[in-house]
Amino acid sequence: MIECERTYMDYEDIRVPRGVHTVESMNYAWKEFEARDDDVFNITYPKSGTTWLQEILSLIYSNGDPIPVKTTFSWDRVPWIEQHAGRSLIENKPSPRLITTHLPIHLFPQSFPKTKAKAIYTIRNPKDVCVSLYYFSKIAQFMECRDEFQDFVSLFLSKDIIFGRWFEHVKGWLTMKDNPNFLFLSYEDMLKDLKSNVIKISKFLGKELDDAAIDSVVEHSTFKAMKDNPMSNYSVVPNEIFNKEEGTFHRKGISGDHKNHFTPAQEEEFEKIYKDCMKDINISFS
Ligand code: PPS
Repeated sequence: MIECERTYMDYEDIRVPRGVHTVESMNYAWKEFEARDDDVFNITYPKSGTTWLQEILSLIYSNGDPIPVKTTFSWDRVPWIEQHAGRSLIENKPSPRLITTHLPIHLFPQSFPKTKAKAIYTIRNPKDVCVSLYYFSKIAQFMECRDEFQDFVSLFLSKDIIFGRWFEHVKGWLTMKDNPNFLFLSYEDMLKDLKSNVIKISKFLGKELDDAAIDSVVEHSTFKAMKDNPMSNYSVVPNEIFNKEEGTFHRKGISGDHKNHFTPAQEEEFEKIYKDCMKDINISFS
């Protein structure tokens, strides 16, 4: 039995872990941040491939040179704009700035649409997101957790889950699907063919890399490479924040793990809610 303290903060209509996020940091992200034309945003619902994109973007912008990903923490290379450390990290970064966010579209930087900045949104099967978040909530001491997965599903489906429900997050961001400054990726597709996704991302960003550089990006952003990279695997974070006795950040890195966790009744309930919430949306998960 883990002792978990509820340390959340409500900002507008969403819930975020307190401490890492403050009213000031959320205000900065939404209202004060000034986007630049060459900013690149890595946008995700939690547990959908955030860290993976942080690594890929870092490697693309170093032309495949692995030194930055081997020497600088992922959260410093591609910081979260909504976190309390975000402002100083981002303001002190030379352009082009690589920036991460879990924000829903209505709390995204208001200055973004006035620029040519680009954004990549990565989507993952929500049932696998739920499984991944369940295990993460055991490790991350700032997260509300549940002992039993069956109980966590109810939390995941409620508005009390961090950054709001998956359905609204994804639906909100998908309204940008025809915007040329947006690229939509799927975690499952990246698992199937990382190289072609790296090429797609590079082209979208106008960063034409040669074959050797592309191969290097792929080599250093595989699950194994990242799990073994202390700059990206959160192994240095103290146990008071990430309790490593409960597991590792890089857990399985697969698709379909929900099949090992959902009961048939839960699966049915989830599918019903999915169909209802996503009825006008045409996406599928392999
Ligand atoms: S967070 O906390 O929101 O930043 O988490 P996030 O990085 O979005 O998601 C963590 C899950 O992504 C998996 N992961 C990867 N999968 C495949 N390849 C690579 N390179 C990779 N890097 C991270 C990680 O293992 C988490 O998924 P689960 O299912 O828990 O293993």
